[in-house]
Amino acid sequence: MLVQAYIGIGANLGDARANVQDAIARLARLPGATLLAASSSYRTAPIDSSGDDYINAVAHITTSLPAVALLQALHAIEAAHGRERPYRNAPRTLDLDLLLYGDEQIGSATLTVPHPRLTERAFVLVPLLELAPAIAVPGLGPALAFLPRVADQAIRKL
Ligand code: PH2
Ligand code: MG
Ligand code: MG
Repeated sequence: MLVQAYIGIGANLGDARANVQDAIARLARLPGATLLAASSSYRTAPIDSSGDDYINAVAHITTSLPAVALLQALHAIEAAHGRERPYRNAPRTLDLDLLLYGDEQIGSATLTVPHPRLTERAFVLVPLLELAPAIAVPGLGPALAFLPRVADQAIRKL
């Protein structure tokens, strides 16, 4: 069965723009997944985080991978970029978050889908809506309705 999924991509350490582009290229090569589209890259101010501005984007894939296997594949791509986790929300070379996995709602010890802060963050909402203006977030409704609430968050399309 093929599931449509959306991946949030973020980086604010090293060559963040290149890291985001490489993550998209790696998603395109991922066994069991097909890259359908990638959003523009955006420069965004850190939210509950520190360091340089982030580069953020969102990728749209279809995949035959179960959600947990997809998450493991995302972690492997992060690891290939030397991702370290010294503390929560530390600056990072690459962060890949599973935002949406079909219309599923998943709450396990290791994975929460839809991503719990998806609707609170312009750096996710804006690129997601670029790809899918009419998308609904399972349990919450149209993503577009949340845009006004993040209007104060600094984000600039590159
Ligand atoms: N990711 C976080 C915390 N804060 N801020 C921005 N601008 N972009 C991010 O990707 C980001 C963040 C946790 O993953
Ligand atoms: Mg994240
Ligand atoms: Mg993450």
